[in-house]
Amino acid sequence: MTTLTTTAGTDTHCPYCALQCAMRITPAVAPEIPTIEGREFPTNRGGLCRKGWTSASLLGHPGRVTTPLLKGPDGVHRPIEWAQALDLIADQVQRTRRDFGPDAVGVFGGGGLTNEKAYQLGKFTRLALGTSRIDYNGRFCMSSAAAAGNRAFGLDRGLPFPLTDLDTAHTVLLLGSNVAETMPPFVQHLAGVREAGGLIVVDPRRSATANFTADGAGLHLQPVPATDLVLLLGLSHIVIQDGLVDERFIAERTTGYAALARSVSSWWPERVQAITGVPVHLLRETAHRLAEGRTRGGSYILTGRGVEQHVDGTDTATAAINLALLLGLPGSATSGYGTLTGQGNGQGGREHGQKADQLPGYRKITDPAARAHVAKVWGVDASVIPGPGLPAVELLASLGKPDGVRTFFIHGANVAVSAPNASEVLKGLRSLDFLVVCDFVMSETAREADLVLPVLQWAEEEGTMTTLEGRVLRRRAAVTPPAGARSELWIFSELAQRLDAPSTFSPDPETVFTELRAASEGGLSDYSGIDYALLDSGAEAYWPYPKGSRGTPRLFLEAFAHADGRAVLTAVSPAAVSARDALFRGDTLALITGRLLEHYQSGAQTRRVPELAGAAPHAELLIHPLAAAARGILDGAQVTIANDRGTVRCAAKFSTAIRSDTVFLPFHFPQEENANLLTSAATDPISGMPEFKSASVTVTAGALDPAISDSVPAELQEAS
Ligand SMILES: Nc1nc2c(c(=O)[nH]1)N[C@H]1C(S)=C(S)[C@@H](COP(=O)(O)OP(=O)(O)OC[C@H]3O[C@@H](n4cnc5c(=O)[nH]c(N)nc54)[C@H](O)[C@@H]3O)O[C@H]1N2
Ligand SMILES: Nc1nc2c(c(=O)[nH]1)N[C@H]1C(S)=C(S)[C@@H](COP(=O)(O)OP(=O)(O)OC[C@H]3O[C@@H](n4cnc5c(=O)[nH]c(N)nc54)[C@H](O)[C@@H]3O)O[C@H]1N2
Ligand code: SF4
Ligand SMILES: [Mo]
Repeated sequence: MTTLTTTAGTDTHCPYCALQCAMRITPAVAPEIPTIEGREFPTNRGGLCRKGWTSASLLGHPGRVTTPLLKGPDGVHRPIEWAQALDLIADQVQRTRRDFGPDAVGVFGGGGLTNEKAYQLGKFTRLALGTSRIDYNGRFCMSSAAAAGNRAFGLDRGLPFPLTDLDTAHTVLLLGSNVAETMPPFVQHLAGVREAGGLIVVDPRRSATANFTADGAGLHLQPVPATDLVLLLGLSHIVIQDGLVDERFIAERTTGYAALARSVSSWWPERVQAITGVPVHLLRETAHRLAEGRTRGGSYILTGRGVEQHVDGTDTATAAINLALLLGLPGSATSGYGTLTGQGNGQGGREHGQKADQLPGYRKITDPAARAHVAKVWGVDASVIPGPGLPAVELLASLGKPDGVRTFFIHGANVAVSAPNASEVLKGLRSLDFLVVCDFVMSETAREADLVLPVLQWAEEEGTMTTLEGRVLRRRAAVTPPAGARSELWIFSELAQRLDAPSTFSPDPETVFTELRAASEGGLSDYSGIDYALLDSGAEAYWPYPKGSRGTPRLFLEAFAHADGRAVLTAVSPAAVSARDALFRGDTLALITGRLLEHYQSGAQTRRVPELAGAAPHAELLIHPLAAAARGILDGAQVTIANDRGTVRCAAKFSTAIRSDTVFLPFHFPQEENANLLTSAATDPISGMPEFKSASVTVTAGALDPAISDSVPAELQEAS
């Protein structure tokens, strides 16, 4: 057990989601766990969820990796010295580059990394490794919403207004988001709208959030999975037909209305009802309530992963924005549109260069002016910076392939569990020449690594994070890390030296942040006016925050970010079924996936927290009793869920909260309970987002029959 000793308590923020709830950590003498208290902050108002409360138990966890581990020919990981590990990596990178070219080295980042680490990872990849092949898990998370925001507004900041603006709303339309479980303290900001009866939740499941609308206190629209785009086209149709359009706003602040109006004209409510299963009267009530809210406290439209993680996720988010624009919500001080960013630094992590097509400050890597600006800050010639790489799904598909990536670095993602069509991803990881995973626990992905490097956890290092509102805040070191762990900034700095990188790589977070500010200056996400002293003073720092400004809590009040200052309405239509699973064939059911309150993402962290693992030890398939009865399935009994891509086995849990044609699996569990054995790697053509939220499956009673069992790859059996 690691000794956790420091002085007094420290004010910081939660390690997990983008709400970045404020907390205070008070260290304890091991084996006691540091105490966590909620702290007053606008997003959480002192509250924390169960994951936040228990987050300190991972700091001194006995399962923590505390020394570099090299996998031997026998497949067993054994400790080695840091110097040896770093030399080995540098040799391996040089050999790969020499034999196969620079793009045979690849990098996968994460939306949990601090701004400093995400920035430095992008720079390290381009300059020290010299490869274009970098992308990150935010591709699985925010890419569709980001693409839609960029297209419509010319800029992507999840919430373009402070969260507290929701407190006085009259109507909130929440599409495919289950904040009651994914951001519990957020629910405080919905108290007013719930009281006003104006919460409208769109989810094929009566989720904990949809339950808030019970007893007439709002509306729950329960569509067939993957039909949200049609639903939204139908709502826009009603808004136009019933004369609810904000005509002045459309004329003065948008372009594209005529084509949009034509494109929704054929989506009359009865047709939409036939496809989505949502009754016409609920469609009408939703459209009228949104229109009414504008003058009575405000109307907001918010999207989550349920509508975005589809092959037409960008167009679905665009349809939500179109609806908001028709009603004149964006750019108003009392109404708006937003998307709920997920990971701790999901917002900042998508701004400073760990995306395949991006340079710091949300700059495009293909833009000559952007390249010149960043090259100057880095002290290199712009020609040294590689061009765009591959989006995450393509990057993972290239692992070990001829012309693909052969030496791969992973920082802050557990792709063996969380990437779509996970058995193929595992094959890719196993066919690499060399895999380096930086983590503090032996995740399912780290188990596959040739070399595991132990890194610091949130409460052991300094840095900054950017919340779902675009607010930059300080993360503070509160406890002493285990002796063998190192910061990722130090690792980049050491490797850059060994690789003779043509720039400097400071291991000091504040120095890196100062450089990030310069690199972002003049970009869309301009941080140049923010520094650690400002953040430490408690100032509210919303980007863009150019030097000499006071930051931007509310965007678009005067103009949108396109050159002409207008928002763009883009006509969209649903993806052809050939691009995704045909959900209902014969006796198949639609599988949707998502989250439980107790677990975070791939579960690498929360499955190691005893209280959380105890509360939700295994995956359970949520199934309607009617669907179960037709298949001879009993409540609590084992079931087999299968399709062409894979097979999952877990217990069934009866619930009338789910449509009888649909089942739900959480994606927090590994091996034979991994929902991503069933998901498709088909992606959205614009964003590269995979189809996590709908797949066609069969569900049968009982354990695997031997014929199926034989086809389960050995790697999916319980790891040793
Ligand atoms: N407890 C917990 N909290 C988290 C996380 C976590 O792993 N665990 N992760 C964080 C991250 S990174 C993210 S991105 C956010 C995600 O936060 P959310 O978007 O709230 O989370 P999900 O559970 O993935 O999906 C939300 C809802 O979408 C519904 N859904 C599924 N398919 C469809 C569909 O076709 N249409 C519609 N309308 N709805 C559908 C699901 O039933 C689910 O209730 O949560 C963050 N917070
Ligand atoms: N079926 C299905 N699949 C999904 C989703 C879904 O809804 N359904 N949601 C998708 C979404 S929205 C997301 S965001 C992804 C997330 O999925 P993952 O990318 O797998 O996310 P995590 O489980 O958070 O993995 C982060 C890993 O990095 C480690 N880590 C944490 N902080 C740091 C750090 O600072 N440095 C380093 N080096 N390591 C760190 C953690 O211990 C953990 O092992 O999953 C996606 N996959
Ligand atoms: S809601 Fe998110 S930030 Fe807040 S305590 Fe829970 S996991 Fe942490
Ligand atoms: Mo996410």
